Formats: sequence, C-alpha cells, structure tokens
Amino acid sequence: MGCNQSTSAGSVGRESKANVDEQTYMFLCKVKLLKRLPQDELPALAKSATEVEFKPGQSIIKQGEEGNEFFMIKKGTADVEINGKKVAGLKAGDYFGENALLRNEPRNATIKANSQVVTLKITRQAFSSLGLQDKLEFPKRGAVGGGVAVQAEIKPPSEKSTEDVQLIKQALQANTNLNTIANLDEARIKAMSDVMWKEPVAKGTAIIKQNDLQADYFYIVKSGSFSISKAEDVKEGQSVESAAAAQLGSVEAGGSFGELALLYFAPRAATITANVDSEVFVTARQQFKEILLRANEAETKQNLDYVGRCEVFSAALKDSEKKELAAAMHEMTFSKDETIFEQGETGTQFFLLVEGSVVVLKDGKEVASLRATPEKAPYFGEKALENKEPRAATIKVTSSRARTLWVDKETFEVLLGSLSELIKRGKDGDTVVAKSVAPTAADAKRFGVIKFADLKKHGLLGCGGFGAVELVEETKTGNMFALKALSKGYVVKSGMQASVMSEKNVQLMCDSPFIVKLFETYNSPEHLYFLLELALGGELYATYNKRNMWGNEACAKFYVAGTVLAFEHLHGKKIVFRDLKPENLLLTEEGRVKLTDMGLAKVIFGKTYTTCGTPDYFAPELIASKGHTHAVDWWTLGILTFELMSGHPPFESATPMQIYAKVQKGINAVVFPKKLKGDVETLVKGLCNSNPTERLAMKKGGIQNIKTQKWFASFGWSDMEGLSMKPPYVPTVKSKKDMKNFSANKEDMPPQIPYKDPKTGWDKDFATSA
Ligand code: ISQ
Repeated sequence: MGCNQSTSAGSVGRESKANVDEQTYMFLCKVKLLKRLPQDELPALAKSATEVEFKPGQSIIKQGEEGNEFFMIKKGTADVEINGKKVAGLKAGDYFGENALLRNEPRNATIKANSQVVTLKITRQAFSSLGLQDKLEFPKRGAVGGGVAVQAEIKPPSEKSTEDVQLIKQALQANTNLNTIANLDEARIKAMSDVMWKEPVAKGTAIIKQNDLQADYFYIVKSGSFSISKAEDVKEGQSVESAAAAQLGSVEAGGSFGELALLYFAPRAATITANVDSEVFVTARQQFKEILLRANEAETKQNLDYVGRCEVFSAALKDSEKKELAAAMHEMTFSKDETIFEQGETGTQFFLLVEGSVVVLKDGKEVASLRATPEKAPYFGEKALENKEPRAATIKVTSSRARTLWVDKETFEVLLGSLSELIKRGKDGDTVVAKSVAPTAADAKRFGVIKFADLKKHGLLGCGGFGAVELVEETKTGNMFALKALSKGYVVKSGMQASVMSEKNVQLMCDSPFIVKLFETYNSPEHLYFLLELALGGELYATYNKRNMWGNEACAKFYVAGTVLAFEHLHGKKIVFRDLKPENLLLTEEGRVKLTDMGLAKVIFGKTYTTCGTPDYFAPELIASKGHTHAVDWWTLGILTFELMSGHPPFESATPMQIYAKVQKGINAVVFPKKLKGDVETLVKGLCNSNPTERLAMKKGGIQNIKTQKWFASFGWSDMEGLSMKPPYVPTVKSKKDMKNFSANKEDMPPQIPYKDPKTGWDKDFATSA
C-alpha cells in the first residue's frame, strides 16, 4: 500500500488514504511525464497516491511557491490563475505540477478549488523512493530549420485594392507572433503587401496539414473562415501547460496563420481547414527573409563605405573585393583608455577605426594619434594580415568610445588572397591573386581504415533526429564504436541532403578530445552511416534528469568548460556549431564530456543566414534573421550554463513563439533563481548579451574572457585541457558493451522512407570507406 501517507510541508487540505483503484491507475496512464515510464511501474506509483480534499476557494498550489507534489483532480473543478487572472479551468481527470516530481521549481500558476475538490497527490519523495527518476526516458528537444526543402513556388503578386492593402497591413500588425520575429515597420509592411498573391481555398480544403513538411507559406485570410485543429488534442487528462499551448480555434477574414514557416523550415504544428469557400493572401519564407535582409544590406553598405575610407584597401582592392571584405568584417567597440592591442602581443586581427580616436604608443611613448572621420578610416594591425609578428605598437583609445571593424588573416586570405600581393597588383591591376583554400575534410588527419563489413552490431544506443545509433564492434580489433544510420529516403524527403554532406565534412575536420570523432562514413542503398567515437557514459541531458544533477556547480563548471574547449577547436577552424544543448553532450565512461551532432554546423567566413537550432537555445539575431556569426554559439553557452544550474533554460515557454518573445526581451528580463546569483549570473549575462559583438569571447581577449571569469576562478583550465582533471561524476559502465546508460525508444525513430534515387548524385562523395 501507499508509502507516504503524511501531509508534507507546503501541502494544504484534508488528506486521506488513497483508494487504490482502477481509476487512479487510469489517471496516471494519461499523465505526459509518466508516459516516459515503463507501464509496469504505474501500479506501485498509484499505490503511493494519497487523496487530498480542498474546500471551495482554497489554493491547491500557489504561483511562485516551490513544491514537491503532483496533483490529479478526481472530483470537482478548479481555476488556473496566473498573476491573479483566471486563464483556464480544470475538472476531473486534469492534472498539474508534474515537474515537481523531478525538481524544485516555482509553480507557474495558482490552482484554486472553486468547488469541493478531491485530488490524488503524489510526492517527489514517493516518486524517487520507487526509483522512478532513473527509469524515466526524456525525449530530446529537436532542432529546427536544418533542411532546405524543395524551393517553394512563388507566384506573381496579385493586384490589390485599397481595402486589400489595408486588410494586409492590419493583419500583419495584429499578428503578435510575426511582430515577435520581425520589426514590421511601414516599409516592411509595404514590401510584404507588395509580394503577396491571392489564392482561393474551397470549403473543406486543409490548406495546412499538421506534420506536413511542405511548410513554406504564411497566409492572411481575405474572406471566409478557417478552423484550427491538432491531432494530439487530448481533452481529458490534459496538463495545464499543454492546454495553454494548444490554442485551438478559428481564423476569420483579417486573421493570419502560418507565421512560424516564415522563420524556418519545420513541420506544421496544426491543421487549418477552410470552413467555407475562402480566399487568402500568401507569401513564402524566401520572400519574407529577403525583405528582412534589406536592413542587413544597409549595414553591409555602411561597412563598404568604411572599407572605402581605408587608404590601403581603396588602393589595392577592386569594388567586388571591397564588397566581399565589407560583408565579412566584424564590429568591436572599445571604451576610453582601453587598448585595442598591445605592443609585443601576437595578433591575427586587422582593425579599421570607424568612429572615435586613438593614440599609437611605442615603448610607452605616443608616436601618433589617429581619428576616424567621414573621409578617412585609420587602420592598424595590418602586419597581422602578413605574418604573425608581434605587434609593433600599442593602440589606446582616447575618445569616450571607439568603434572598429576587424578581419583576421585567415578570413582575408580565403576571401581575397594575400594583402601584399593585392597591394602589388593594385585595384586596377589584372594579375590574378591566389586565394588561400579554406581547410576542408580532405585535409583532415584520418584515424585508420575501418570496413563496414567488419562491423558487428551489439544493440541500439539511441534513436531520434534522423536515424538510429547502434553499438558496433570492429571484429578484427575488438574496438567499439557508435554507428549512426540515416534513412536516405527521409533525408531526401526532408531536404537534408546538403546538410548531411556538410555534417560529414565538418565533422571530419575535427580532432579534439572534446568532440566526438568521426572515423568513417559509409553509403548503402537505403542508408548513410557515420562511424563515431563511442561515449558509453550516456547523454548529459538524460544523466541530469535521472541523477537530478541540475544545480550541481562542480558538474556544471566541468561540462561548460568542456564545451568552451570544444568551441575553441571548432571556431579555430571557422566552424559554427549552432546546436548546443545538453542532449548534444555525451559522457565517456570516465565522465569526460564530448560534443556531438554536427548536423547544423558550418564553416563560415563572415555571416550566415539560415535560422536554425533548438528553440530554447535560439539567439536573438537568429530570430530576427539578421545574419549570424560564431557569436550564436556563445549565446547558447550562456543558455546551457543557466539550464545546468537551474534545471530549465532561461526563456522556457510552452511554444517556440513564446520563447522567441522572451528572447527578444533579453536576459535582463529573466528572473535568476537564487542558485544562479553572483558569478554565474555574471557569466550567463556576459554570454547572453543581445548584441552579438558584445558577448564575452567576441570582445577583445576572445575565449580567454570566459576562462578568466570569476565563476571559473579556481578552475584548472590546463588540467581540463590535458584531460587530467578528475571528472565530477563518473557514470557506471561495467564493460565496453554496457549500454545501460542509454535508453533507446523505438517510437522516436524517424520514419524509414523507401529511397528513390533522385539521380542528382547528392550522395556520391559521402562514403570515406566501403
Ligand atoms: C557515441 N556514443 C554513444 C552514443 C552516441 C550517439 C550519437 C553519437 C555518438 C555516440
């Protein structure tokens, strides 16, 4: 019978022994969190439930208070109140507070009985004394935006009456989601209105289908009406959180839908069907992105102007080269008395001073002073574009603020070639200046040849994303690996061909103890395979959930530091990772951490534009489609730090759009839990600066700015780098075939779609071995 019959602190109401009946068990079967448990665990859990009664008007839980109890309503009704306002009603079969079974977290709503309410209560203590935390399986949070679906068809704009233009304008302004992802000024509204075309939709037509991969359009209803429905619309036993997220209803003339598709490619979240013969105005994602990028063009034009103000560039570079350079230059700002660099340092950056003034100091003596003017952008550090000599002088800011644009030697030479050759050639010369070739997978050091036929499968380690990961043994050597298989049919259907090829190329470039190594790739008629370094300690996300490691500072420091070193390696090769989250960190059997999944990683010089990543970890510039740089990774590091220390990401919300709205408000609007006060808050805020150029590691000092943070004050970075630091947690791994730290759920497996070769040759260079 139940193991916890006493009223625990914080719980109010009259409590009695639970009547462990079929009904309790049936209730538990519907709870989302508990669906992650093996079903045979539920009867024991049902037995631990206690019945608690509440009088009308009594609060069952209170917003802001931390609790360790989960409730299901057996009889009666209750109100859900957020900030004193009723937002929903609950009845028998509904439940709330399931997260309290896992961890302390402030309740996000008050639940108040509005009649005599009988609840069933389960405490965290009961839950964990049954060992259930360990048995829960947590689905990974999926990344979005990776694929490039077949280019959406764009139709010519339709003629629009004054009323149509007005309707479009009002619809765009009224769509709060759209205004979250873009600053819709008059010019952008007009641009969107100009490109939209009209389409009739016959009664009963589903214009958007839930889970549809063809998700490229945004619609405004000109006439008629549409209803919204979701397949997983579970009414009975629905949690408060999912009820709030469902937002089902209808859209009438002047309304709009499908705005998430304007941001990135992701399957549709609901089905939208015409109730009557209707008409819509339509625009495609490509068109929207182009409109947003016009603001970026203005920035590039401004940079081009600055490049033109620099004597050396205006004499040496052709117009096309100046443009290319302007697009690749990054901004860095300094305040008075700061040094931009110091005599004797070795530096790789060349600077243009575009605002403010500086002095040049040699051996402590001022030898020159430089000032940016509308005609002239002084430059310094040009030797860094030639060789890695120590800086010949110190540059110190004398104005209250100085703004610079910088570029490094590698970027410069990959884009344009050697500066001295370009100077020799001059802007009007016609000798060809060779560009240096960016490092590619072809230059990568390989780790020996492993044949597919020599691999023996031992079991499933995981599934999800695009395929399954199996534990395999190279029979000749007894060496163990992880073999990831992707269904070629699914890759093609979801437009992932280019990103899968890039995943392989990028990962082959990596050789770091903090990144899962790629040993071989294979290509079979139905699958592409990645043969990966094995990490039997499990995924960090699952480990944190099972062991409730959230908030453990020693662990967080160790894993965040490992990620910093992984990023140092990647960024050194100009690779931006773009999908940091605890799901993409694995533990080795020793407890060391390794970054995995290069599905969204990419080599970039300058900026890149595809909005992708995992919504909880999206940086503001990704949401605003402004173009992004390596700075997005430092943002995600701040989110990771926050999540590991608190148990949830800072902008967590029920829907992606709600996350984006919070991200746009910024990190300073986030209430930091007590555990995150002080040095860790400073680190998170230094990383999650809304301005990408202001993030720690993007500023002067680079990654060292993170390593020297107070939060890392007593952290042995060289021990960490040298792998001699003792890991704070060592997973149990009994043998080289022990898969107990993994729990693969076959339901998460993506559909295996039969492959029909499109004969484009997209996969011909995939395999490194047969
Ligand atoms: C390495 N070891 C275990 C599991 C894995 C899953 C994905 C990628 C690499 C892995």
